[in-house]
Amino acid sequence: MRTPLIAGNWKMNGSTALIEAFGSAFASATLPAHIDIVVIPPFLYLDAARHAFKNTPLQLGAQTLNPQHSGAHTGEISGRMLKEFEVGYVLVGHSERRKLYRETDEQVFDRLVAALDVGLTPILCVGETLEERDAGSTMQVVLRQVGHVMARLEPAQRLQVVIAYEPVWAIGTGRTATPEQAQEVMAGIRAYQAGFDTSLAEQLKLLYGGSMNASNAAELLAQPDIDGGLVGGASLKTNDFYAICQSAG
Ligand code: G2H
Repeated sequence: MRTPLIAGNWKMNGSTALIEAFGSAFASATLPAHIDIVVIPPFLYLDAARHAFKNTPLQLGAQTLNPQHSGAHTGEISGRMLKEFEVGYVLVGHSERRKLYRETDEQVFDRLVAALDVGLTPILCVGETLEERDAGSTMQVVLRQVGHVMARLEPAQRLQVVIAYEPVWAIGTGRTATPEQAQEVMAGIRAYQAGFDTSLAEQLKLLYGGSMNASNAAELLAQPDIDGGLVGGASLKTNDFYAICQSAG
C-alpha cells in the first residue's frame, strides 16, 4: 500500500503571510489519517515555514538544490543546508528548470544523487512537451528522462525516489491531462521500473502534476497508478490545497 503524497510547489510565489495562513489552516484541519503533505515554498521562506508548520502535518520541501554540498557556488543552496532546516523533500528536474535554466538530464541526475547523499527524498519531475506528444513520442521522452536517472542508481537508492509525471503542456495552462492520459503514462513508468525489480515497481510513488485542482483531483487520484499530486497554482490557496489533500484520503 503506497501512502498518498500531495506536494504543493509554490514556485516563485508566496509570502510570510501565506506561510502563516497555511500554518493556521492546517493546525486545525481534519485530514485523512494516512497521507503525506508537503509544502514547497521558495528557499527564503523555509525557516519561517519550519516554525509556522510545527503544529501541523505539513512537511517541507525545496524546489531545487546544488549538486555540491558546499563551496564557491554563489547564489546556490546545498542539500546539506536544506537538511539543517528540516526539509525532507526536494524537486529535481522540474520542467521550468529544464526549460528556463537549461538543466540537462545529466545535471538532473547529479542533483538527485546529491539529494540522496544527504537523506532528502528527491521528487524527479518528468514530462513531454505538446510537440513531443503530438509526434507520438510521449513514452519515449518520459522513459528517457526516468531511465537516465533510475538506471544508474543502486537498487536501495531507487526506492528513495518519488517520480512526478507532469506533461509540460498541462503546466500552469489550466489544461489537465485526462485521468486516462495520465494513467497510461504512469502505468508505463511503473512497468519500466518493474524491469529492475517488481517489488520496486509496486513501492514506487508516482505523482501527477499539471493544473491539478480541487475539481479534478479526485478523478486523477482515483487512477490505479497515481499515488498523489504535485500541485502548483492550486497549492497557493489554503482551501483549494486542503480540498486536494482531502481527495487523496
Ligand atoms: C506543474 C504544477 C506544479 P500547476 O508545474 O509543479 O504546476 O499545477 O500550476 O500546473
